[in-house]
Amino acid sequence: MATLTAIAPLTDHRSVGLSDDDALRIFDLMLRTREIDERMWALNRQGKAPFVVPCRGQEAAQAGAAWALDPQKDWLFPHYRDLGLALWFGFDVDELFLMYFAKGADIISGGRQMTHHFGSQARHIASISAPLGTQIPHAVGAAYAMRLQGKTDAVTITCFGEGTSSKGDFYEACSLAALQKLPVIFLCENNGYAISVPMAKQSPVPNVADRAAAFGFPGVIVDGTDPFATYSAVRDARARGLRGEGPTLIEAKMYRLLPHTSDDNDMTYRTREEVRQAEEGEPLKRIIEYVRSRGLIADDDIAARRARMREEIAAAVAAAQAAPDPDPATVADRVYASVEEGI
Ligand SMILES: Cc1ncc(C[n+]2csc(CCOP(=O)(O)OP(=O)(O)O)c2C)c(N)n1
Ligand SMILES: [Mg+2]
Repeated sequence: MATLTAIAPLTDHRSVGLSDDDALRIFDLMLRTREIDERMWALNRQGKAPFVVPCRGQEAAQAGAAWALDPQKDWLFPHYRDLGLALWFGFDVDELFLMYFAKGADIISGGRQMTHHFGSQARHIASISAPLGTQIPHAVGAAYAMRLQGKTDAVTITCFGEGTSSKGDFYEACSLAALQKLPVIFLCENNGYAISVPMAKQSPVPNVADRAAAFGFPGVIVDGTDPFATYSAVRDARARGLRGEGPTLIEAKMYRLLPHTSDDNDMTYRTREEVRQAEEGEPLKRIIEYVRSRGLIADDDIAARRARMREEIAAAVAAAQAAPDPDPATVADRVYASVEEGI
């Protein structure tokens, strides 16, 4: 499993150039991510949502990275666990629950794509597919296309797990991005496990970031439970990309607090005690402690924010449950090109 710097205090947000308002908004994004994720998990356990890929434990890295990106300009090539980044790039809670329930009005694919495979051209999120790692070379190709189009104010970011970094797609993508000095950020969300396989059983080196040296670009390790540390690393990587200096690999170390998916039983390969220990330093607990102890927010305000989010989520769940399923007559739409459209 990943080495965690669990209980250590968070990086001072002002030391990385963030205002108090920024810090609170990052906290808000983390809280929103957690609330949606928890609701989804609960709906699955009630038999109401078929398949859930939780992101509990990964909210800090996602919110910190989000804050360094410009969703109007940059493009995201996500991992299926990137709920926080999907929110930052513009998914709203109603759209997310239409996706989770595979309803006809789901903006990603009208209920055809597997859940959590975020994608929306309007929101600068490229669609992903179930084979792991295919998004990594896509992000490099898109950065190359941006260069050919003369765009110099945007980067692509691609996220993936540490397990996925063992795939050939990762190496090919790193090689081309380095050679062409493309503005790509490779963000590895190292949550310790690839389903049941811990990092130590599938990587000969202890850190994914170590692999960047083979391609001649920086590999940076950050505490992925610290949003401000992750923000700082992603901001620097973005600036480097925009300066034409090429890609950066960031490995954010964290811990996957829930099973791999709602279909996984994690107690077959790890212990409750291991999970309990990781929970002590989990990101939401840390940020709540931080914003309270810095006097950025009062306890009442935290409770009020949470209550408002829960109301919003409950309304989105009710609306999505009541929304129509995809019309069977449209089953082939967005799957096959029609003869009239041509192939
Ligand atoms: C090419 C390919 N091989 C195997 C799988 C099955 N699979 C789905 S998720 C997963 C684990 C991925 O682990 P990691 O990259 O660490 O991401 P995490 O799920 O931990 O976020 C595997 C092996 C797949 N989807 N695609
Ligand atoms: Mg993993």
